[in-house]
Amino acid sequence: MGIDGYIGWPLSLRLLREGHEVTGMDNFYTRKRVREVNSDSALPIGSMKKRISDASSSGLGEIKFFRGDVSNSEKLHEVIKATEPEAVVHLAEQRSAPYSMLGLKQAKETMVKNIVSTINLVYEVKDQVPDCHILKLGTMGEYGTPNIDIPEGFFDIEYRGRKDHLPFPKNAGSWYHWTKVHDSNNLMFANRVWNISVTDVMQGVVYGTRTEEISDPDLYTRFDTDEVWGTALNRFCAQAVAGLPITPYGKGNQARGFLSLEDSVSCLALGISKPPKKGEYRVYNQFDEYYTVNHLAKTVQEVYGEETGKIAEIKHVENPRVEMEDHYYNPENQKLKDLGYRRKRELRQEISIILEDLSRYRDRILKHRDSIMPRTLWKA
Ligand code: USQ
Repeated sequence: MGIDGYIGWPLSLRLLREGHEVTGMDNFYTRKRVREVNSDSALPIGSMKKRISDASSSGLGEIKFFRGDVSNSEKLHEVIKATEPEAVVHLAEQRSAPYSMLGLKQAKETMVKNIVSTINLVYEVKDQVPDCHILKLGTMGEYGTPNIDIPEGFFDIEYRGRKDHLPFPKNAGSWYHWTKVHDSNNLMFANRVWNISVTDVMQGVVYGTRTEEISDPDLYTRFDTDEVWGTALNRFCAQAVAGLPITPYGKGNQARGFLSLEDSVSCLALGISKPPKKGEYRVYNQFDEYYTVNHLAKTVQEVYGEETGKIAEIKHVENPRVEMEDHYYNPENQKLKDLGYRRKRELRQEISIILEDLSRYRDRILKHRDSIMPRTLWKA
């Protein structure tokens, strides 16, 4: 679910290559919303029909596709009935924190689409395919930036002399991030009452243009650069390539977990091939390393300088968000490693690949340059 998206598309290619039968569902919501902010994917992507045909010609295999909105329960019912999946990867949510903060309309849309899509899926699995594994994309942003270490979902707590093993408190930083918290609560409850098997993935910010399957521009996934739909490191690379300033928000000391697209797809595919036990609700923290925004801006500047001999400017801009800019950050990420996950791509190597890919599409980035500087404010 969400096969047309930044992660959905390359994950489908990976699953095909691993020999799975892949059915995708999407309503092209992201394409539409990105056009509304006068932007477009910096890497060109074709229609779903063309993408499926290109995947097939490259020898990866055949993808079945249903156009539809997962928050429409009749449509989802039809798709689950037709496919009887062994696993569903739910990537079909509104994924932008700034979009959710634009106003009441966007906040409500994010709440309804995201929470309803997950509850629809839970009911379809319970009623039609009770052994199906739900692999759901949550976010590291569910935890916020607490002044203590962040475990993977649950922690041991002693309070007034009694002990328990409880869900770690969540403290998200946008309406979008809160929808993921609500989804996690709903999935935990669905697991408890109906024994549904769930992997709830707390994923960090993803960066990159390539996975092992994206060998050719025909197989590119989307790559957003605007202030609403683009994310930190990808935006910094696009800014460097376009000759625009790299924009750490505020002091730039805020830290987040990051991972490459290749590593994201590898982790999700691993979650499918090594499902939880029947009736288990498991939570992973899915990121390779945590970095401050400043570290990423400087690293892009260095790699860009080494490769082109040119200097990319770093310009701190007033932080449009309400977030801590100096804070403790120490999340765990052991569970995926225990399942066999090993990081494949190092940061500088990946930045170099992104810069090279984007340099061919500099004009596409510059065409939408007015959408790059931040203007979506958290403050009232
Ligand atoms: N930031 C900058 N400059 C920019 C853009 C962002 O300094 O030009 C900063 C933000 O202030 C924030 C950090 O970078 O502190 C991350 O922002 P982001 O826009 O890269 O990512 P975020 O809004 O947190 O959301 C993205 C995806 C979301 C996913 C989340 C993972 O859009 O779908 O869930 O990353 S996480 O951040 O771990 O929650």
